[in-house]
Amino acid sequence: MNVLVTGGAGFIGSNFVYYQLKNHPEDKVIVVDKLTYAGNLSTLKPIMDKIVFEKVDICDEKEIDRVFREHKPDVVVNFAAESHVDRSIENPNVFLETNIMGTANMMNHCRKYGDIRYHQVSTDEVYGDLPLDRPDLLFTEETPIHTSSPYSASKASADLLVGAYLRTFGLPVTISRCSNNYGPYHFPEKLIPLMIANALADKPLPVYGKGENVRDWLYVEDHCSAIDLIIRKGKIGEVYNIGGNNEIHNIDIVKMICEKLDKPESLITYVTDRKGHDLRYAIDSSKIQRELGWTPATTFPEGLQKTVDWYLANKDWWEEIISGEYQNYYEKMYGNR
Ligand code: NAD
Ligand code: TDX
Repeated sequence: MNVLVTGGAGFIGSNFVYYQLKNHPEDKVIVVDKLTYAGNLSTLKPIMDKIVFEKVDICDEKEIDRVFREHKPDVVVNFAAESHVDRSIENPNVFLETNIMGTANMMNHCRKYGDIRYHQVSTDEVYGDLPLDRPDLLFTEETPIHTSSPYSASKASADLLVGAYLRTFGLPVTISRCSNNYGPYHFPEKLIPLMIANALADKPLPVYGKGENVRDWLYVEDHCSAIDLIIRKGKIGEVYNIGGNNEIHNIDIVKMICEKLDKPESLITYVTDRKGHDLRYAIDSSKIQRELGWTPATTFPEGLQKTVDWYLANKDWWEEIISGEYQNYYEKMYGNR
């Protein structure tokens, strides 16, 4: 099978590429990535001779057409996106372009080349948020779309388009909506790697608001195994929620990181809250467990330890990233916060 992975030089996409090579060595993997600030070719360096890499924007009609013609994918897995909520609050437009128009462009080519199977990697953020004081409430696949940030609105728009291509054109599509991932190759602008990098440098640990917001964390490899099952055994037209059953307050994660790195909690600094900050995400993933037999393999304590160990062992990877343009981003976002 020829598996075309967009966004394969980013965090989850690259983990998915490694997962494919390990678990389906007979398949051919084609990676399409624009290499934005979030894409890193160094992540794929050890396996460049085992994959096809195309530096292409998913919005580029001509180039995507060429990629389909040359590499004849049997399935397309669309990870490519602008993915950081804070950046979407600063500059929404690129989110609309990549996350919506890019999705349409990929599906148009799936149609053109013979109704190729298409999987959309979506997010639990399309459901909006849940109250902190109702632990009984979880997002199911039937929860209405109700978004908060330009990021989540762009992802929800893409999901609606995917549904439209199913209904109108009969394109064989699936959608997965996953909770917060963590693990190797996570870009240091996101909570867990940012806190690890800052703590190691004895820099302040910027917690938004009171740190009471809750996220459900899933080790990235478990997200990859779920998507792998969906593209091979999932039912066309279905949406699958993917979650870790690991609801944790942000502040507790930051304290765990301090403890693991033997750094004082006095580094924790409460800063101005994110605009429109979602309070709590919690996923009911019983459908994928029941229908496809998926279960997460990694508990949060194991996964966090593995992640911290990975960042300690791979300083070259992230120190290179935070040494460049990232410094300007950091100063802009956190300088006066
Ligand atoms: P990321 O920001 O780490 O990586 C995104 C990748 O897409 C980068 O390699 C980037 O270069 C590439 N890209 C961006 N714009 C592109 C374009 N126009 N054309 C081609 N490539 C482009 O993101 P991530 O955290 O790995 O997220 C991957 C997907 O999973 C996204 O669709 C995101 O919405 C979704 N998701 C993420 C999480 C999470 O916790 N990180 C959770 C649920 C869903
Ligand atoms: O410096 C910080 N301080 C802080 O308190 C950062 C970067 C984040 N936070 C908070 C905001 C959130 O409540 O931590 C929580 C997690 O933040 P992010 O890592 O930015 O993730 P989140 O906004 O929850 O979105 C992530 O999960 C869903 C991904 O970035 C999305 O792509 C995915 O769809």
